[in-house]
Amino acid sequence: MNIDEQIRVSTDIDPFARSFLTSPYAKHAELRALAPVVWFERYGVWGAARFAEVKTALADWQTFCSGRGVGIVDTDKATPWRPRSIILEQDPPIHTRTRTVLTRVLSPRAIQTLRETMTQFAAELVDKLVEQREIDGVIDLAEAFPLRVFPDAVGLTRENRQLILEYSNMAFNGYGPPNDVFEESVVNIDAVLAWVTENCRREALAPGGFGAQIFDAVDAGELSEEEAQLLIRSFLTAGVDTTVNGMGNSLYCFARYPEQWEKLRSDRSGVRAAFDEVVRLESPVQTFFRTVTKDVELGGRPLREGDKIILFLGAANRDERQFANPDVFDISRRPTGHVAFGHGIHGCVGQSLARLETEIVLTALLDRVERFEITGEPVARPNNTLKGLASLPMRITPAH
Ligand code: QZP
Repeated sequence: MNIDEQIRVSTDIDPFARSFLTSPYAKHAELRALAPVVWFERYGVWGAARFAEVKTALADWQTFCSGRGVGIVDTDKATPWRPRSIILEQDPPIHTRTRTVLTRVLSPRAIQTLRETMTQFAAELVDKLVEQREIDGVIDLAEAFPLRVFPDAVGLTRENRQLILEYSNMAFNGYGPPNDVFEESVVNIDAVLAWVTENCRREALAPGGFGAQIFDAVDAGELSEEEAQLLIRSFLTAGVDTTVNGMGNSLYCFARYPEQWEKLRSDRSGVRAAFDEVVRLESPVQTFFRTVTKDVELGGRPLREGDKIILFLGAANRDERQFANPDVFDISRRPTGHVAFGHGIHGCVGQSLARLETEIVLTALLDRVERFEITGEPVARPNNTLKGLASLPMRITPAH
């Protein structure tokens, strides 16, 4: 037995089992308790579920690289299901070039130009839902809002936009193993890919939007036409479903903790911190992988060049070593340093927009809703990467 095996802590837990994906938190606690870094026998990969090791790995892109894919497959050794993203799944210097373009297009200042239109749509939508009283928080609000405002901002057609959610569901499943959760999500793949390919083209995008601005970067010599199309694909993959889950999880938290809604209604200045607390407690992006580029120690465990490691963002965000009473939803805590948007050079480039969208929707609700009640069993949507609901039946009590 070599030294690695002597101190290797293994588990047969399957982090991609349907039950884990829909109810991960007890398993997260087990994983955090086992060791700083655990060997997942079933997949032959390492995993980190504690805050410290997750953050260390995210911060060190030279050692924990993204250029060999952020899914379970080492894309140097096998062809991935979907051609690698040219921002998410690249390392510097290639990553730097595409990141620079997206940082500019999605800058806080650029995002602010959308505020008025989004505020108006939020008011219309929430007015309608308050009148309706009985709603599905996920379908009627958490999906409806981002599915309108983000593709509008990109300049995409309004036809068949729900296919964006089908596409991202496949893509996020694709970072995990080819299990039945993945297989069930790709049944309509031909129609979905046809829509995506068609709508990533320059000619498909309305002038002035984020999409057109990406193609402006082609004209300025910053990107090739193919690279621009792949960045539009990144918008489609990362720009809607993540926000849908963040918004759905917000409603789910406030419906379960009505006193927190009351607290926020009495002090609106807490909206931003409240959203941070939602994504800490119910992180829309639960996991992704890195590939180890050289022999290194993490949490005292020796890792080898070529090893894959799964980073449990959602577990790190509930680590009792970092957050007091981590399983409690408390909008007054300062959830500083959560890793729900990642950390380091790949930290979420769209987070200003995700935050603005959610703050606008929550503010529209704060103006109009006294409380939410859950009126039926919430339905989980299993996904190999994302955590969120497919359905959240609720009743709205209007504010007067
Ligand atoms: C997904 C892409 C949380 C991340 C995994 C979200 C994400 C970011 C980028 C892309 C996809 O570039 O395709």
